[in-house]
Amino acid sequence: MKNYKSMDHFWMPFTANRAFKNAPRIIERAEGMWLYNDEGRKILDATAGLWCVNAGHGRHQIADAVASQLKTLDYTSPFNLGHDIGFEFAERLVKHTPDGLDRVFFACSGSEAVESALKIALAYQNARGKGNKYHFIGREKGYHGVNFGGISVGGLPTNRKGFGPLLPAHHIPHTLDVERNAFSKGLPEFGIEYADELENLVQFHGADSIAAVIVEPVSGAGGVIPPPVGYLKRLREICTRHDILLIFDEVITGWGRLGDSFGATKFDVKPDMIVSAKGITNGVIPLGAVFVSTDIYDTVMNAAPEGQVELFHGYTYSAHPVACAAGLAVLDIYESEQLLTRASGEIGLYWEDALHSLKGLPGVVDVRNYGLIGAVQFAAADGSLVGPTIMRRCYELGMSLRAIGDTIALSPPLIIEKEHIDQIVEIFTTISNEMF
Ligand code: PXG
Repeated sequence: MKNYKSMDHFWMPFTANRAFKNAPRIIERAEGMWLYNDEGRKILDATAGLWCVNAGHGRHQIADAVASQLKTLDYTSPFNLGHDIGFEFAERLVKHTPDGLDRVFFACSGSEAVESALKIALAYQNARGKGNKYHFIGREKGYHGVNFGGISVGGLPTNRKGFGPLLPAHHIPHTLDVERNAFSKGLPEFGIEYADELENLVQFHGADSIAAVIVEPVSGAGGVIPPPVGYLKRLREICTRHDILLIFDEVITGWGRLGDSFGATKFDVKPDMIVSAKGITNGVIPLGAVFVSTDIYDTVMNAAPEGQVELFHGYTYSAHPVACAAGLAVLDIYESEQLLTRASGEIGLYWEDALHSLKGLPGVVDVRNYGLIGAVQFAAADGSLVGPTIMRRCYELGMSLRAIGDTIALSPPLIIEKEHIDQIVEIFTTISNEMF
């Protein structure tokens, strides 16, 4: 490790700062599936960074596109001025979205894209004279970033507690049901009825008060929870019946993670908006986006007097030219290497079988998977929290991943090969035999 005078100045996000600074884990470079730390050790990146480096690390094609963009047009205002690359990127992106979700609002992160989607939902309801529809419905264990709207609809108590009254939001139950669904391969069989809780909430609060429902098609940061068979379709039906918008937060599930461009396309359920970030630029330049239906766009446009700003919302860095350049190069890679559907093929099956081979190991109480996403849930006999220890031990054994409580989350780059999957299984097997 370099000899820092002090690590005090960088307040690290979502990190136990004091513990980290006593025992830092420093990464110096990354390539393909691998991170290289300051001791020169090679570490398998089993979570594609934070669920974002879908095409793998160190792609020169992206670096070249970014460098060239910086030399051509480094920045210009996105308010009242335009640049070709913003329009080009939006046009290319919507080739991958469900039909009709073809308008793009750009933000700089998943959190900002969530806020944008929530505000667009409110603007839409106002534009059609339904300004009383301003409540949101999220889901327990949902993660929608860390800004105020996102934590209001989010369902992770630690992220909400202590941050004040928040926005008016209600929550449907999460669908994690280990008792009935443990070791389900792909979508769990039981739990479609959890969607009916949406009907109950709507009846209770009144459809005329609710703007939108927001869910992740597969809950990610809440513990990797694939939806029960039929569940998302039922949510869609209930929203349509009650004239409520449905927003899919696909910050994690977009861009090939589930074996198609989006969860919406994979599960054939069309929301009114899709929130995207992370893999949209392979994680290398910050960018978020909201894909919006033509109807929502037209309604908001038509409600404003001709020549006036229609939506009082936007960021200095919306459609940043350098981020768009990175994104276009990423789309080239996704398309030419057919990465967006790779998880639906042989490698996805190998992933599923490999993860489920962990069933029966000491301490393993559930395995969940879909596409190239996975979770191994552990439980200690005495009920103590083991996730963080497993995460640290994995790092010592050469693998980086995320612990969410006692669930270990996996979301490798989509370029993963069988030998990497074998290594993941081997490390889990070692740890399970060591610790339980
Ligand atoms: N929505 C979803 C579904 C996410 O997973 C965000 C929004 C916010 O994105 P930004 O770019 O603002 O971070 C996310 C982000 C974890 C973890 O627990 C997950 C995320 C971020 C950090 C950690 O593994 N997801």
